[in-house]
Amino acid sequence: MGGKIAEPMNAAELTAVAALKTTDDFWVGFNDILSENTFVLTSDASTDVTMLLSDEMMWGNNEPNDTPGDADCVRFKQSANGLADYMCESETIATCICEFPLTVVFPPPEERRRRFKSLFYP
Ligand SMILES: [Ca+2]
Ligand SMILES: [Ca+2]
Repeated sequence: MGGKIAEPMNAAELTAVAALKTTDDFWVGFNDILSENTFVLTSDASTDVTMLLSDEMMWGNNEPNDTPGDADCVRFKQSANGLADYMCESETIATCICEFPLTVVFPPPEERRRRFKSLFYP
């Protein structure tokens, strides 16, 4: 189905995603595994989102701080109402939200004509 871990690209998207999961913390698709303090997309390590995350003020207070431990993955932290870096291998915080491409399927033209006609000329 082409889904991937959610990569909210601005504060509005982050708020919308967080509204889906109001009690638990959850992972999002950013990490600085390859280079400390350079955050990239999990789906595309060549896309640097470091500035975007800072400009949009999506981080929680005092984040990212590479703590606790070697914190190279990113989760939404409910208590901070923002993003926080955390150890990728942590198993205590395991939920994540996935996103899927939105595909709108229109019926073929003859079917649209038929439906239109039946609406106005029953
Ligand atoms: Ca880090
Ligand atoms: Ca942290």
